Amino acid sequence: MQLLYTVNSPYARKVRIVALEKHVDIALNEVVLSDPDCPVRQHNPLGKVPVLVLDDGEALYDSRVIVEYLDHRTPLAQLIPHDHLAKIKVRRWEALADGVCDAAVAVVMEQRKPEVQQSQTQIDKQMSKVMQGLAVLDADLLKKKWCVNETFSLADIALGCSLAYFDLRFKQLRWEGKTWQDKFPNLAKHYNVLIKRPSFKQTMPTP
Ligand SMILES: N[C@@H](CCC(=O)N[C@@H](CS)C(=O)NCC(=O)O)C(=O)O
Repeated sequence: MQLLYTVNSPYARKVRIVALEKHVDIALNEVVLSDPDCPVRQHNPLGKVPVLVLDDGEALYDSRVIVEYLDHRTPLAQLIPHDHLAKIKVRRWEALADGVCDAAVAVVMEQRKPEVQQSQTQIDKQMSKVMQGLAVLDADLLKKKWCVNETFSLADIALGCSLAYFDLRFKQLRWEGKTWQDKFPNLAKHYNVLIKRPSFKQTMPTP
């Protein structure tokens, strides 16, 4: 199995962390999406990472499909609960954490355009999704040890990847002098726990 990924993609990182937590061996193939010979398009018509290419050549995408596939490879360290309601809760956490990333990525893409082509309206719209998403995640976490059912799960992994991406791209942002950690103390506390896990340490994004 081979994972096509980029180092700073939060979705690809979610997959890499799941593989490490589950002790599933995957060969890592770092790609450059702007490279004309990038193999991603050959395997994923959407041209996005992550893509997991199986030994028989079949390709799996997107990250939500890949993590489910990996979680079923071995019963070790189950990350998506079998219980239906618990599974739905975990997947909702993942959907919101990934949605925050989608909006954060959209802000970054807009800011990378030449200044005259940037739309402040678009940046504000996407940033407000990020902030509202983080506020709901912070409130949902409350004083819980883990996101769902007092057990480490895919919900915690997705949340950690989303926070790391936000921290990577928007570390300098302040709201009336407050950092994101001041604004979302439950998330900040949980993030500090998550980043101590070897799977998070090994996959830290690079500035
Ligand atoms: N929903 C997808 C999102 C994947 C995604 O947006 N990946 C970005 C990298 S962070 C990408 O490949 N972008 C290239 C493009 O949109 O052309 C997933 O969970 O895998």
